[in-house]
Amino acid sequence: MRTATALILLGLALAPVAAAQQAPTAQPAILSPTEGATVASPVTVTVKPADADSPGMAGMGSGAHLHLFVDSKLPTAGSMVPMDARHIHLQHGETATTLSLPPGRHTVQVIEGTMGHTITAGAPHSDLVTFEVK
Ligand SMILES: [Cu+2]
Repeated sequence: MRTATALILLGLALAPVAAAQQAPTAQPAILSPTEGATVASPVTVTVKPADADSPGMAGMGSGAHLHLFVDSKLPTAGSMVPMDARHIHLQHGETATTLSLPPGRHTVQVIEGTMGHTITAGAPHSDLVTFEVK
C-alpha cells in the first residue's frame, strides 16, 4: 500500500514535466527586431538558436554556430560564410548583437553553419526579417 501511494505521488510529481516537454525548436529565429518594425540605430538583434537535438541540427557537429546575415542573401550550400560587417559569426553562442546601421530599410537573417563556417544543405535558418532604421 505504501509503495502504491509512493508511485502515485511520483506520477503526479512527474506529470507537469511530461506535459512541458515539447518538440525541439527546429529552426533558429530572430526575436528582434520584428518584421516591419521601425527602430533606432544602434539596433540590437536578438536570436534564438535551433535546439541542438532538432532534426536540422543532426550532423552539424560540435562548434556549429549561428551566422547573422545583414542586408545579405543566404549563401548556397557548401559555401563558407565571409567574416565582415554584413556576416556576423555568433561563435560563442551569443544570442544578441548590436548593429550600427544607416537610416533606411534593412534585413537580417540567421543560419546555422559548421565550426568551419560552412553552410550545409538544409541548414536550419530563420525567416528574413525586414525593418526600417529611422
Ligand atoms: Cu562562423
